[in-house]
Amino acid sequence: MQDVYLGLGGNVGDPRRAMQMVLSTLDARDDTEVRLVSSLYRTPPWGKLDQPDFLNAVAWVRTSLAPHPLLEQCLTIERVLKRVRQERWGPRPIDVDVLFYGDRVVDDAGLTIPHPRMAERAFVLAPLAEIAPALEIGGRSVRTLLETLDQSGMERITRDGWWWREGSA
Ligand code: PH2
Ligand code: MG
Ligand code: MG
Repeated sequence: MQDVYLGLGGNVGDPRRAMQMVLSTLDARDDTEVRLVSSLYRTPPWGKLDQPDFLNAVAWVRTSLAPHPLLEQCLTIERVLKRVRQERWGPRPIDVDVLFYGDRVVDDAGLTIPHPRMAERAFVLAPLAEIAPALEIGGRSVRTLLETLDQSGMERITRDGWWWREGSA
């Protein structure tokens, strides 16, 4: 089993529900367990500014799926949730990114781990700092890196990380 961190985001339709579905679907698998999820954050769009605010969160999961099959599972769930891949950094109902896969480094066409741009993104590091502040990216902790970023306009909208279980009982 490997410890994996996933970044979740979306800004079309009901991204909170889409993220709940991703996490419940992964957790229901025999080979994958959701261990800890961050609060949910409302975040200003990054990269392409003329689009709605996003909801973002980060999840720690344990899985025996290898990196590519794990990504394939996430993309399959994205497709079930009717995501059509359009413009880069544009609006989407759900996006699942593999941020870390143990301490594995993967660099090929479809998949780069650790996720190459997360150290610049407060919408990734703020939720990640909540559940794994000491995790290191390029020798610096998530907690330290977050201090270098602009967090203006970001709002934590749940009290804790249990939002993904609500309404599923
Ligand atoms: N994802 C993007 C591009 N911009 N901005 C925010 N706030 N949150 C995201 O998840 C996000 C983004 C591409 O994956
Ligand atoms: Mg993304
Ligand atoms: Mg993605």
